[in-house]
Amino acid sequence: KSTIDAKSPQEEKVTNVEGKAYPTDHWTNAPPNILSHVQRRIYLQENHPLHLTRKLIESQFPAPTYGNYTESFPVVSTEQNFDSLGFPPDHPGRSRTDTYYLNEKTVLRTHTSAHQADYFRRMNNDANKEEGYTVVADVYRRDAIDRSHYPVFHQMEGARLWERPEGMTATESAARIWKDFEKLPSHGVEVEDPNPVTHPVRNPLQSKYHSQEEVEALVAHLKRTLENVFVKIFSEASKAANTPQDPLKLRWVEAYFPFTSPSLELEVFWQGDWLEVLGCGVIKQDLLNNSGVPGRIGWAFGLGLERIAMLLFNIPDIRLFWSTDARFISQFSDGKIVQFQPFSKYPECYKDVAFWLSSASTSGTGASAAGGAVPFHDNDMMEIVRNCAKDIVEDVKLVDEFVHPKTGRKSLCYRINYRSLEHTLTNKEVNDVHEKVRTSLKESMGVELR
Ligand code: FA5
Ligand code: MG
Repeated sequence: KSTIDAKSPQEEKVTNVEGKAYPTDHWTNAPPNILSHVQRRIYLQENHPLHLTRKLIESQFPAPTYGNYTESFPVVSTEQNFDSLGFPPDHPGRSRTDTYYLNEKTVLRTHTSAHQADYFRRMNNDANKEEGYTVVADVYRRDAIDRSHYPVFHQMEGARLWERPEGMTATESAARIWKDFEKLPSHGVEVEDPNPVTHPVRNPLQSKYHSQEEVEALVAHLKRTLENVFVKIFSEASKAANTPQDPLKLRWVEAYFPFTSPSLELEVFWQGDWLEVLGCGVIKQDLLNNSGVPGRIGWAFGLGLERIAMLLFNIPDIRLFWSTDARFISQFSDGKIVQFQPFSKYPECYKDVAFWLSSASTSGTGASAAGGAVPFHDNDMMEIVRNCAKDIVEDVKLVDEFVHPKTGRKSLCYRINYRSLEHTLTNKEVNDVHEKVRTSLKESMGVELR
């Protein structure tokens, strides 16, 4: 019962996704312009930069150890996306401000981890000799709008398991993993890695199931494997660039995920800044135990494919991946890693919209899932802009926030930066779209425009 789509999708009784019908309810918030991306499958499109990036990373996870998969249908149950992974009931990721729901029990997956339990179950099969897998898929999130965030993006998930038969000691188990670690190529790249492998509170050893030495071995194998992915990516990117590139720098930082402990994120130094490229960790043993493989331990990771493709091909705006403009697509038609040549940057045009929040709503981040007073959430603003403006917005920023000293009412001002990647916007075009945003804010959020 969010205010945002009071009159959009759920007036329909069902939402159709490629011939499958999902009955709508008060959770439904997946709009047509988001659903229209399902059929694009750009990661399967020959010579698309995402496809090339996927293939390059998959080459680092070869058979027979790993199988490389894709999952082309993005609708999953809340059980798959959240419950199977141990997301607590009040986790913000479950909120309607963050996730696209088809109905209460069905979502557009927000991450490829939604398939972990299914893939582990599949590995519990003697005919399947694979010890690990990668899986690439489109994922969907209500999120910020800027040059590195888009509501539809792609992840590659990967995992590697080791059998630990009953009777095997922790020392033997760790030694087997170290032996596989020794087989991984070493590299001379600078890696910042200041933290111990486990932290007693934030990233505890799963001491009921694992020994410290096993986890040390698992994390070493995980880190080396993923560092090598970036060593490969950077060597390909440098070959493609005609100018000398800064040397690759990597950094491991502590993280939290409900389904791994310890958890880590990897950042890459790129264009003067640290860019988060993936999350990973030691798989929670309960998840493996519940997925038919209680005799195995292992690690998993999930990386953002666009983030990596952007640095590989030097692509400056995440919207470009969806472009069907020949000036974009034709640059990659040889299937080679090349540096993207911008085909002229069209002028930007920014417009501000300022409004008073209705007295019932407060601006905040901790939005509740359903029911109760609905706070005004940043992501609701983003969704309205996406609905009205489609892909002609480069970014949206909150530029002013103000509480009236007498009435206590709150006013927000957002700056919308309009820029098309494919043509020069006319004044009329921008004005019409901006007017639509204003009207939609008033009608669906009940704000008072200033
Ligand atoms: C996850 O989604 C976890 N499922 C990753 C994981 C898998 C952890 C397995 C442990 C084990 P996160 O929300 O941080 O984590 O997203 C993973 C990566 O996706 C990020 O590092 C980033 O590269 C990319 N990403 C996240 N949000 C966006 C977005 N809106 N647009 C583009 N890329 C994004
Ligand atoms: Mg993250």
